[in-house]
Amino acid sequence: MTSRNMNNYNHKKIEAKWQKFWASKKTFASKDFSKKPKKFILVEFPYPSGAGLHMGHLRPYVAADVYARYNRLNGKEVLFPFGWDAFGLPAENYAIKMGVHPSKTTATNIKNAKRQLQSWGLSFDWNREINTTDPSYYKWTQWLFLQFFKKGLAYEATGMINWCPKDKTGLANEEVIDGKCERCGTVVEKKELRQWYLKITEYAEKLLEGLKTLPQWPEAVKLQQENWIGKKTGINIEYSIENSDKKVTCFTTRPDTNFGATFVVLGPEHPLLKDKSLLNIDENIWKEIEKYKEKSASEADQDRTAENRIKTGVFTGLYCINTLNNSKMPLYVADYVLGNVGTGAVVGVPGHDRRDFEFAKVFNIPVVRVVQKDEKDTGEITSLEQVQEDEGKMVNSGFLDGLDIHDATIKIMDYMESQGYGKRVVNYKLRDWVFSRQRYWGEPIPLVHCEDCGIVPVPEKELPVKLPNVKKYEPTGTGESPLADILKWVKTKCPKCKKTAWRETNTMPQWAGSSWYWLRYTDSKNKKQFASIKNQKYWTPVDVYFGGMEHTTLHLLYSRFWNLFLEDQGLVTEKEPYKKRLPHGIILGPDGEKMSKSRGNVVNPDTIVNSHGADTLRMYEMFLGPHEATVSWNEQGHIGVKRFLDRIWNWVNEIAEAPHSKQVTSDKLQVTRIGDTPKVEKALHRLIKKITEDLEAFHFNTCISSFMEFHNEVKDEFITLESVRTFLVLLYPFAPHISEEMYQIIGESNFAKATSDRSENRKTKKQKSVQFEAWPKFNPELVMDKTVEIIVQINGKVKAKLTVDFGSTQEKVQEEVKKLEVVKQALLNETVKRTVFVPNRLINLVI
Ligand code: ANZ
Ligand code: ZN
Repeated sequence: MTSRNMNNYNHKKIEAKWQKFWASKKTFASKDFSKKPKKFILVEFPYPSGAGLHMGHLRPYVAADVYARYNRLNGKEVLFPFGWDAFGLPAENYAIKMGVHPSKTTATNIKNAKRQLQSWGLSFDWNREINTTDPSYYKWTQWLFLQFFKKGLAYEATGMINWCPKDKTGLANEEVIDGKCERCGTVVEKKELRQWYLKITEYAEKLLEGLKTLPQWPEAVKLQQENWIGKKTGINIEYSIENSDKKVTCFTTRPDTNFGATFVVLGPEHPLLKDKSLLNIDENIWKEIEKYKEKSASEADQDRTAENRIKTGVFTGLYCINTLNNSKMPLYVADYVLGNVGTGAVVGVPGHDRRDFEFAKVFNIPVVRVVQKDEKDTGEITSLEQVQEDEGKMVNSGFLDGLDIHDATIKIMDYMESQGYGKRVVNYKLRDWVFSRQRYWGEPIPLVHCEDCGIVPVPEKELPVKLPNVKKYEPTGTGESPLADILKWVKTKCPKCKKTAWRETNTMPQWAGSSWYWLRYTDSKNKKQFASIKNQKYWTPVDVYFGGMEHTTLHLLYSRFWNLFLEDQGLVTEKEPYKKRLPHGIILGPDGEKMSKSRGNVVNPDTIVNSHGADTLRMYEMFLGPHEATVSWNEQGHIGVKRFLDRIWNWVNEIAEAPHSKQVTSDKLQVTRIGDTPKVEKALHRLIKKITEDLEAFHFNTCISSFMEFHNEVKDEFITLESVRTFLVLLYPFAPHISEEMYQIIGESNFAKATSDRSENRKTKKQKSVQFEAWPKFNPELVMDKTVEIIVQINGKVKAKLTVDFGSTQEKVQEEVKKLEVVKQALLNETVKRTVFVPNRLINLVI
């Protein structure tokens, strides 16, 4: 044991030292317009909650950090920024709970979270830090909103919207998950409110088209967005109502089945049911319908439309006429038809739609089959399983008989359009984005209501419209924002006519600030623009975006929409903001359940940083499993990683104390070992290859096991300091603190013959940090497989294949070949005249 070896690995001291070093030297500052190729690596910025950051944050942040450090070593100008998404419900609810103003709690929470991030050794460029609640930031959020307003894409309307009774605010459709509030899990109600909307539906097609240009996005993410946008091509069919001048228009994707239509359903929200007089409905029936309307208003869409739910409805007493065959179809009101889908009315085809079948069974409506699945299909239908929803041939359908359903669909659409009662349409599930909240802690919507001039935008030079600092900010629950009570703030002058006018009192949703934040990072200090075109051109698009699956149809969709709109205005330079999206799997607690405070299975990253160090935490976190997989935290798992780092520490210290490169191993034999043993050389080059390829493919977890294997293989071998250095460069992205320290220990300054790249970096940065090394390259010959298969030919004809050691000589191969039975046979009465040998590939005996 050498003296240095006695020094135990003191993670606390080492980590604090290097964190201070990086911060003071601004090691990770990114330079605009550098000559190096850029790499924009983004992680979703968090809202600074009172509980601090947890393992769920750590996972993507560490992976992104590893990738950022790796890219810097590869000569990239890396932008790896961070910020705070601090407006919105979570921050506000926390403030209310604590009884402290949200601006105060936000500031405290940010401080704490920042301390955590730095203790994890994350290499963010803090020069570009942003905070969505900072007026110098939300000035631009407001400015961007006004661009939507000026183009008519932000509009005010009164409508039935989702309302969370607990959070006392309206919600966007995207914020309603399985009928519940995305934030608090309360069942969402419907409420009629005046709201601001952003016309995301105008971008439905572009949002879909854009997905096709993103080969580096996971299919699952693209599919989720696609389904959310929900494009449907079909036809609106108009049916007349007997004894009425009114008509019912139904949207269907399956007009091919229309000969099988046996009823028509209006959703309870249908405009024809607004007033009794519209349809001439019997007095008693109308009363029943009114009751039914009320009941369905309180139910969640996804319950109403669920299969297997007992179908309910009211018969209106009226009949529609199916123009195709002049049949009478009873007209019902039923809640499984939604007001905001298609036309809010459905033509019922119980033979080929499961919900229609369920409804028909309850109301004793005839079921007619018009599609035959195959020869065996008898057309009998008594149970739900027999409802034929796809593929087959038309039967009982007049001029469609015998056609495949897809051909029939085209034929009947042509026919209906030519007859004037059908019109092809494209429908989207996507709805306009409810963009206002009745809460305090958000960006004020920069508009003024004037009696004479209407809605007037606040002039650009008066932005930001600052959020007034008030004592009372609890939600009112009345549908008005708490801002409405602050007369001093609400009362203002109309920017146009200067008369008294009133500020808009709704605030923006928590998704506003994040809808453009990556752009701000490219030019975070700009006072004249949200981001200059020049800076955007250098940095955008984001090359890799690390984030969660839960944002796929929220932030990820919203920000693509903003970006597409801004691109149309010439304000941004890319159509799509994120070239690659990399979602991560969740971490389960040691008990295999999702980590949550209520379950008490939360592992606090800070505890492990304290007890075992950030490098251990980072390495273990990477080791847990593939980035995209759900992984379980093992209570003791990190201890093994710590032991590994201890071993590395001792190993490197021993080598530094008595460098193998100078060591004379045996006086007697006069052997001086000055290079790596062949085993070390091979293992090291294999490691370089493995880590490089794994990082390029974002396979972080397999890197960790490769480090362990490598050390096992070489720990008793001669290894030069140069090779140790290479190893440290490879390890550095994962365990940066200990790598920096060991880099010093092996004498970083000893490497006089550093590559020009390295010395260049050192000169300009005057820093002795691994970060300014160059990523090592592997020698392909050294990483080749140990054995190869050689083709054995006689007179040019393939006779056999032979496995030999890589690099075997001709003599050696010849010797082996002669042992082969086929060769023995062929050589019985022959002599070899000539031998052709291609190393590692072929041997040909000419006889
Ligand atoms: C007739 C029909 C026959 C339908 C058939 C389906 C099968 P998919 O098919 O999921 O893409 N629909 C239309 N508007 C609706 C509303 N407001 N509420 C509930 N359901 C509605 O969606 C299209 C189908 O959804 C439409 O095609 C319609 O039922 C139903 F054999 O019309 B179909
Ligand atoms: Zn005015």
